[in-house]
Amino acid sequence: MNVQELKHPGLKQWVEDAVALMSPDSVEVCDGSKAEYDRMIQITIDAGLATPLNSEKLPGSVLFRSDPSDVARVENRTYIASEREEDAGPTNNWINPAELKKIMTELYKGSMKGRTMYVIPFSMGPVGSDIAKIGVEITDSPYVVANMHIMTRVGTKVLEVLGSSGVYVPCFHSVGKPLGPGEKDQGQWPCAPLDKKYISHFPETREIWSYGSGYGGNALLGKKCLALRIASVLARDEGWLAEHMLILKITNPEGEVKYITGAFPSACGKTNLAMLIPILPGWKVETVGDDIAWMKFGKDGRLYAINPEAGFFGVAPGTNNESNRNAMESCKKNSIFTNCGLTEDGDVWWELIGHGAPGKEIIDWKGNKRPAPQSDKSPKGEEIAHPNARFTAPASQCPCIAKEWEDPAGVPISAFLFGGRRPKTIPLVNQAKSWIHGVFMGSIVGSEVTAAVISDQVGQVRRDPFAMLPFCGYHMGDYFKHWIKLGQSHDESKLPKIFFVNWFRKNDEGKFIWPGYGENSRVLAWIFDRCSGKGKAEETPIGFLPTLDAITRPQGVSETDMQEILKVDIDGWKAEIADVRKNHYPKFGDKLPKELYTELDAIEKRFNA
Ligand code: O2Y
Ligand code: MN
Repeated sequence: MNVQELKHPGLKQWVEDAVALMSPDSVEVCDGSKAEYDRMIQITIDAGLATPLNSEKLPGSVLFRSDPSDVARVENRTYIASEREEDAGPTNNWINPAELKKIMTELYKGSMKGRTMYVIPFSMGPVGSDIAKIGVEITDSPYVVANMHIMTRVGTKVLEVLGSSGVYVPCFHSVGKPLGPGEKDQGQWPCAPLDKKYISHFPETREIWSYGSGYGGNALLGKKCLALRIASVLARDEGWLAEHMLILKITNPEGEVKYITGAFPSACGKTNLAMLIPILPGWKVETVGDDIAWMKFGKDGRLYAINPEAGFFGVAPGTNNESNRNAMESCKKNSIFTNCGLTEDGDVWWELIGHGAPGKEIIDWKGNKRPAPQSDKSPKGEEIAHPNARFTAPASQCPCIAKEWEDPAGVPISAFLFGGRRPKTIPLVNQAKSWIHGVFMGSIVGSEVTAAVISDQVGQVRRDPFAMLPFCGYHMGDYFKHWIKLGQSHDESKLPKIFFVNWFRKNDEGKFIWPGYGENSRVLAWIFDRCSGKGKAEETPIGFLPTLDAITRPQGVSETDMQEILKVDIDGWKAEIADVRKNHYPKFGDKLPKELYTELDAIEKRFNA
């Protein structure tokens, strides 16, 4: 389709203005067809950016290598440009929107010369669902078009729902590397230098402008930019929730079904939990979503969740048949790999894939030939795959995808989980006493910084309230208020019950006490039962803890270990409370809701009683 055929006058004008500004050689409106996807892939192969993979091992799949400066989300170049700085809050980068638009307009001038502009109409959520939202991304990257085909619903069907006057979130994206006459990418991943990259959000006008990066969350604008940063603002204004949460369907041996969502900071195994294979006989766990949940109230007063995405953008290193067999199966065909190693037989490889690489040599993520590794481990800094290497795979290919994952009405949620990597203090599982107590627990979520990220904070707990710190499009203090208000304005008995989980407790030797992965189903079963008014528990100052016999013990976990991970660590909690009071809550200034200080005082009092 060409631009003249667009039936929405506002959209047509917006595209024409973008064409005048960015000066592409040609413009295409994406139809979302398989032929279009194949053409995008062929364009990237011809430009030397993609390598087709072994068609017997990974049919329909390709490998990309990005520029070493463009390998992950860039938080220090991500902006929330609200009119007032105080509306972005202390945890977001803020620039005045007019000033930022002036800077970026200069960058966008002629930025698509020598390239094609693709106009991608996309739906976050099943097309036409009441909970779904439409976006239109303009991009000069065929890599982005192909990834958007997998991660969202793209094309003509979206334009039909949009009609001539529908609302959409306009999203600009340019890799920021115009081509001169006759110039080609010739295998060089196009992007701009770090100080020219901008991932910008304009919450009041619901716009996204991204420049200079072609990678992941910086460029696939439906994901973190629309589905979390802009959607969190829409959710606040419209009375719903846009959360960094997985969605699980759990079926017990009696055939009863419950759906739960869970928020975990990065590097806590969220995708693994979303695709967990339970070890408990008779229990079934299926995936509705692995990263984002949009939840609205139904007429019955319950919260219904949809997964706004259509695919997985999963971290490859560490994914193997033991840690996540379902993810391995999901990316066996029709997938895009980015920054993985390439074996001699045209397969992908990454650290902790579960085996060494075949043959004599392997090509690493930078395109260098290296000796094929015998084991699946590499010294830090010498990895074959980049630690943030990714697979993009259609959710429909996941063996444990729930049949209702695309239900436009969403699934009714019984429980929220909050968790993080906490080697000490936080027990294996703990149920909040009330909605407000649960909001308090969400507000203090923290996770130990692991060696997977380059940071001088390794080993320290970094607070990441509701796992939303990098993704909330407004002041986090107001975000806490939004959660509190939802509780006050709805029947609490119909709201999801809130649980805190911690799979990462360590003993004094620094070894994990709890085995995690499929064994986590023991904890999910207790949570399931608690939501049915069953499951044995004891009330403590921090919430309801399972009794020692309420959760069956995995092999290798002694009764003493179990006591350790299910007890209230009084000194640890006193230190936790002191840290929240001194270092965490003051960050949010006057906007920290008084109800959370009341909860903090109450828990402290319970310890001193
Ligand atoms: O590095 C990126 O661009 C992707 S980050 C990401 C991707 C999928 C799911 N979650 C995340 C995240 O950072 O939370
Ligand atoms: Mn995420």
